[in-house]
Amino acid sequence: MHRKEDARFLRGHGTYVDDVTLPGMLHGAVLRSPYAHAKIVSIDTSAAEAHPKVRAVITGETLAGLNLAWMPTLSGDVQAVLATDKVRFQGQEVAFVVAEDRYSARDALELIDVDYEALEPVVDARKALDEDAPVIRDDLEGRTDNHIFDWETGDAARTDEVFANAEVVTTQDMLYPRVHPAPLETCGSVADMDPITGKLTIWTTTQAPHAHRTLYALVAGLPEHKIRVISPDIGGGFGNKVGIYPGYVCSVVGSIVTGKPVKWIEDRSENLMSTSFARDYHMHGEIASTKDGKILAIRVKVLADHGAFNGTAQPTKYPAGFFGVFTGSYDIEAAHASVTGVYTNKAPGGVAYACSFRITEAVYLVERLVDVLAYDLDMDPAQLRMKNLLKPDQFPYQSKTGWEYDSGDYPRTLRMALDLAHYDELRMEQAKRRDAGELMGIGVAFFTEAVGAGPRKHMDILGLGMADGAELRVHPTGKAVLRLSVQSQGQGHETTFAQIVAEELGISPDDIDVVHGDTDQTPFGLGTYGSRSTPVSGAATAVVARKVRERAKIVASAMLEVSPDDLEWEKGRWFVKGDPAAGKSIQDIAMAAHSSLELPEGVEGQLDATCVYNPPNLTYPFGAYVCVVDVDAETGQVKVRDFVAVDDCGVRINPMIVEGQVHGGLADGVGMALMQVMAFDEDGNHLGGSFMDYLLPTSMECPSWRLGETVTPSPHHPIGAKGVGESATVGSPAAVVNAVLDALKPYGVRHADMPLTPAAVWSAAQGRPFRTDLAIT
Ligand code: MCN
Ligand code: CUN
Repeated sequence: MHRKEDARFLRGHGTYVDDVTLPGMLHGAVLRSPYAHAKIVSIDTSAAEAHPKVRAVITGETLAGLNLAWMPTLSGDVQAVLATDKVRFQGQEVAFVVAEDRYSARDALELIDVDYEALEPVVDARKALDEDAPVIRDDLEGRTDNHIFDWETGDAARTDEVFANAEVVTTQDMLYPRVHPAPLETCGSVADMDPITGKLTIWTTTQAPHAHRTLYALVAGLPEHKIRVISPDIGGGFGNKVGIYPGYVCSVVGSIVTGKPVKWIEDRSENLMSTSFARDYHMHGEIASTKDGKILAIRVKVLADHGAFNGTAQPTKYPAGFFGVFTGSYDIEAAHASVTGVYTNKAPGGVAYACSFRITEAVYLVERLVDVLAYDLDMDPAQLRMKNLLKPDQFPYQSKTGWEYDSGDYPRTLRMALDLAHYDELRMEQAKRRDAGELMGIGVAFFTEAVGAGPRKHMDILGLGMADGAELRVHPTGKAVLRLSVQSQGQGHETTFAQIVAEELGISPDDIDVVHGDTDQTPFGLGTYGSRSTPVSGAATAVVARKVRERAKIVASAMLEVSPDDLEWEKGRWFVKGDPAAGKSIQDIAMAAHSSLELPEGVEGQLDATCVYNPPNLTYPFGAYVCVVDVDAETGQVKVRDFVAVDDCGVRINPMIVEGQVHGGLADGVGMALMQVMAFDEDGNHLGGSFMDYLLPTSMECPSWRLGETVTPSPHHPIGAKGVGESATVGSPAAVVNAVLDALKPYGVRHADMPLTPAAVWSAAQGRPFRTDLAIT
C-alpha cells in the first residue's frame, strides 16, 4: 500500500511548525555564546530593547524571576535555559529577543553587549578527568571534577576469569565519533499563552508530545489541561526532536511576557551546533576466544563525552541499549561493560540519532571487535560469525547481562545475505585484484537490536513507565478514527497504523484516520523513539481493534438473535457458524451499535475501545549486512560498490515502508562510516556548523541497495512485529568500516576510526591513523 500521507507531502501541502502563523505573532531569535567556556561578566540589553521593532529581550535573569533559568534534563541533570554565570559550550543560549519580524529579532541580537572572560575549555574527553582540568559544572553544589557517572553491567569476576584462561585475547580501542542527526527540518516552536483562559498552546517539533507536556507541567506548575502540545508534520527527527531545548522554553516565556504568540525557528547552524548530538564514545574493547575462533567473552570500558549538560534522552539513566546488546548476536560465556560519563565544553546530549539508546555504539563495537579477531586469527570474518552466532533453539535467549532476546534465526539470515552478495565469488575476485595491486574490501556485519521501550523492569521516563495508549472509534457509517500517543516524523504511521486496524477489522485503510501529535486529541504515551512505535503502539492498536471486534460480536449477536458463542469472524464480518449467509458486516454493526437497537444487558452502545499497552519485553530485530568497497590506493577515496542488507523485523506491516526505513538507515551508515563527524578545535570551536563542513551522504555516494528479508515473528507482540526504524543505521556503519579495513589488509592495517575520509584512509595505509574528533593539525 502506498503511503496515505504522501498525497499531501508530495504536493507540498504538509504543515510544519514554520507553516503555523497566528494573528499578532512575534518572532524570537537566540543569542549564542561565541566561546566554549567563559565567565559572563555582564549583559547589556539596553540597545536591543531600544530597537523600534523589539518587544522584549529575555535573559537568564528574566527567567530566574519566573523560576525558569534552569530546566531539568531527561537524565536528571539540570541545564541552563539561558546562561547566567558562565557559558559552557560554543553556541549555548545566552539571550532571547522577541521582535515584530524575524529579521529585526536577528538584527537586535547584534545590539546585545555581553562581556565575557574566556576560560580554558575541556575539549578532549580523555583529559576531562585530569587533576588540573577546569571544572565545567561549578553550578552544581560541591562539584570538584567533570565526572558524571559510572555504570556497569555483567559479571566482572567471571569475565576476568574467562579472559585469564583464554588462548587468544584481542584488544582494540575505537572511537565512535560525535555525529548529529541533522533532520531536514530544524527545530522550532510557536508558543501561544492565552492571557484570558490561561491556556498555553505550543506547536513544536517533538517526537514525544505527551512527554513534553508533562515536563512543561512539572516545571511550570501548570495543570496538563492548561497545556496543549501540537506536533504537526515533522520533517525528520532521527532523535533530534526527543528532548526539550532552551529555544522552546524561550518562546513560551516570550509569549507570557508579551501576551502574543511567539515563533522561534532554528537555522541550520544553530541546529548543528547546539541541539542534541549523538555517540562520542571512546571504547576500549577486548574479546577472548579459543585458537580456532570460539568467542568466549567480551569486556568493554567506555568513556562517554556528554558535553556540558547531561541531556541524554533515554528511558534509563544508564546506557540501556549498550548494556542490552554489546555482546552482539553471539553465544558467549561471560561479559562485562563499564561506562564513565564526563562533562566537556561541547553541546549537551549524548544519545539521539537512530540509536536505540546507544545500541549503535554497541553493535559497532562488537562487530569491529569480531573483525579484528578474524584479522588476528587470520580467519574469514563471515565464517567466524557463523561459528559463533546464537542458534535458533537458544531462543528466547537469556543474555549474559540480563536481557531476553525474544526470537531469532541468525544463521539463516547471515546465509541469505552471503548468498545474495555472492560472497565466495567476491573473495575470489578480491584475491585476484589484490594480486594486481588493487584494493577491494568485503565487510560483513551482523546485528541484534533491543527496541520498543519498554517493560517496566528496564525502562522508565520521568517515573512514568513506558506504556502507550491507543483509542479506536468506529463511526456509525463504519469509518474509523485511531488516536495514538506516538508521533510520526516520516515513518508513515498514518498508513501502517491504519493497516493494522484494517487487518483486524476488515475496514479499508483509507477509511481509517490516524490522529497523532496533539495532546488534546490523543491518549497519553511516551512518543516515538527507540523504534518503539510498532512494538508498543502497534501492539496497542492491534489490541484495541480486537477489543472493538469483541464489542461488535455482542452487537451482531443481538442483531442476528443468536448467542455470541454461535458467531464466527471472517475479515470484516461476524456470521452464524455453519450459516455464512447469515452475517453482519462491521459497517452494519457500527450503524446498529449507534442506533436504538436493543443491546443486551450491560452492553454499551457505539463502537469504540481504548487500550494502554505495557510491553512485556522489548523486541529484538536483527540482520546481516554485506558491503563491498573499492578503495583508490593513491587518494584514499572509498567507493561503496555494493550493499546487501537482510533485515528481520518479524512480521512486516508495510513492506515498502520497511524497505524505505532500511534504505534511509543504510545511507546514514555510509555517512557515518565515510564522512560525518562533529569535530572541534582545541579552543572548543565547533567545526561542523554547515553542510559544507558536516557532510551528509547523497545518492552519489550510495550504491543501489539490495535487500533481502527473513521473518521471525516476535512471540510476545500481538501481530509478531518488531521495530525497524533504526536497524540499518545501527547495523551498517560496521559493515562499511569492516569493508574498508578489509581492503587495507595488504597494508597491515588492523583498525582506523570513522569517518574513513580519503585523508583518514590514506593516512591509515601509511601507518599514521589520526583522530577524527579533534581538528586535524
Ligand atoms: N514497520 C512495519 N513493519 C514492521 C516494523 C515497522 O511496517 N515490522 C513500519 C512502522 O509501522 C512504521 C515504520 O515502519 O511506519 C517504522 O516503525 P518502527 O520501527 O516502529 O519505528 P518508529 O515508528 O517508532 O520510528 C522511530 C524510528 C527512530 S527511533 C528514528 S531515530 C528514525 C526512524 O524511526 N527517525 C526517522 N526512521 C525515520 N524515518 C524517517 N523518515 N524520519 C525519521 O526522523
Ligand atoms: Cu535514538 S534516535 Mo530515535 O530513538 O528517535
